Amino acid sequence: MCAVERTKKGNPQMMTRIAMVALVSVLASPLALADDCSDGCVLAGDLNEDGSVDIADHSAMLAYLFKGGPGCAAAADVNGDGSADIADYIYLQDYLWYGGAAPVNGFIVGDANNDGAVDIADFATLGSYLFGSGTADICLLAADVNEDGTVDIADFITLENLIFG
Ligand SMILES: [Ca+2]
Ligand SMILES: [Ca+2]
Ligand SMILES: [Ca+2]
Repeated sequence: MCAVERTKKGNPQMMTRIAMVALVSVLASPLALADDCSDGCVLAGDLNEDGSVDIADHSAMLAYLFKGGPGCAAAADVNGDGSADIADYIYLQDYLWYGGAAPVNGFIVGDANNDGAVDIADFATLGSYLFGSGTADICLLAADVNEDGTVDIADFITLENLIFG
């Protein structure tokens, strides 16, 4: 019979994690959302603003929380509770390494004009961007309605279906 041997030290990975969280909890303090990204049109978790959320952003999150930047509070607020703090650091860590929930974006998909609602005004904004001068004040992340990484006519059609049914 093969008995399962238990280690007296517990899970080393978990112990390291707890120690890290304890250390950071002591050092970090909440930061208000009051920088140039406060409109929320930013990819949550993408602290280094390279278009993806990965391990480099985890390092950038630490730099943001302890040194005040570079970065953006709306990008750092990955749990979407309105402030950038240690809870976001833990949330991002859970997402990157432990299969936790994805960062919560501040913008609404389809809300191209970033006014908090998805309606005909967004259809007009996206239309103006795609077919007009191209200089419309638009939140491209929100305008990527089909979430394929580009803003084009496919998003226009998807948004049309979303708004008009
Ligand atoms: Ca990034
Ligand atoms: Ca937060
Ligand atoms: Ca809108």
